[in-house]
Amino acid sequence: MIGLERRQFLLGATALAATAAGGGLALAQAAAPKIKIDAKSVLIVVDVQNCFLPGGSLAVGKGEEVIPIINRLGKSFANVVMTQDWHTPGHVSFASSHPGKKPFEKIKLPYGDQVLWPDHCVQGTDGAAIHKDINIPHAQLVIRKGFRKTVDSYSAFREADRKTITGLAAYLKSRGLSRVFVTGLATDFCVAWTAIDARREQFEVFVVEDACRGIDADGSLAKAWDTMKKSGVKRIQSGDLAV
Ligand code: VGL
Ligand code: ZN
Repeated sequence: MIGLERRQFLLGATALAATAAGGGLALAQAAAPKIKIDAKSVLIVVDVQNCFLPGGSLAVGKGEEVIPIINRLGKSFANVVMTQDWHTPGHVSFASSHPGKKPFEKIKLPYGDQVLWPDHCVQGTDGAAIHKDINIPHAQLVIRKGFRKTVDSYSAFREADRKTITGLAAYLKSRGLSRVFVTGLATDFCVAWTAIDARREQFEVFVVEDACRGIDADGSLAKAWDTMKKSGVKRIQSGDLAV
C-alpha cells in the first residue's frame, strides 16, 4: 500500500503544500488569509453619483464598473455609510464661478490650492443623486459634503479649509466602528482624502482598489496612492475580503 505523504515547505510568508499521491505530484499555493469583516467594520461608499458616472458632467473613466463590486461588498457589511458631494449653485470649486478659468485649472483660495471642476453635484439635482443601481438599502448614513458655497470638501471627515469637520469621525467612534473600508469615486480625490483623514482620526483604513476608479488629472492617481501609503492606508482588492 502506498501511503499518502505530505510535506510542507514554508518559504517566507508563502506556504507551498506538496502532495505526492499515487505517483502524481500536485503543487498548491496556500491562499493568503482573507480579511474578516467584523462588528467594528464599516463600508464607506464615496460619491457614486450620476455626475461622476457615464453621461455625467464630471464622469470618472469606467466609474460604472465599481457599482456591482460595491453592491456585492455591501451585502457583507452590517454597517454602511455613503457620501454625497453636495454643492451649492455657483460653488467655489466650479470653474464657471471664476471668469476666465477653465475646468481642471488650479487657483489659490484663502484655504489653499483648489482644482476647478465642471459644475457638478448641485444640491437637489438629478446629477447629485446616488446612482439608481447602487443597491444597499441597509446603508445607515448619507453624509453630504461640500455644501458650503465658499469651501470645497473632498474628504468625508474634514472640509478643504482643514478646520471644519463633518461629524463623521464622531459618528463612527460613537458607534464603535474603528475599521473603515473605503470604496467609490474618485480614487485620487474624495476616496483618497477620506482615507487619509480617517487615518488621521486613528481608524484602521483599507481602500478597496477595484471598488474605486480615479480621475487621474496630472498624475494625481499615483500621487494619491503614494500619500495614502505613507499615511498607513492598506491597499486591498475586493477579493482579499472574506465575504
Ligand atoms: C470629487 C472632484 C470634485 C470626487 C468631487 O468625488 O472625487 N472630485 N468633487
Ligand atoms: Zn465636488
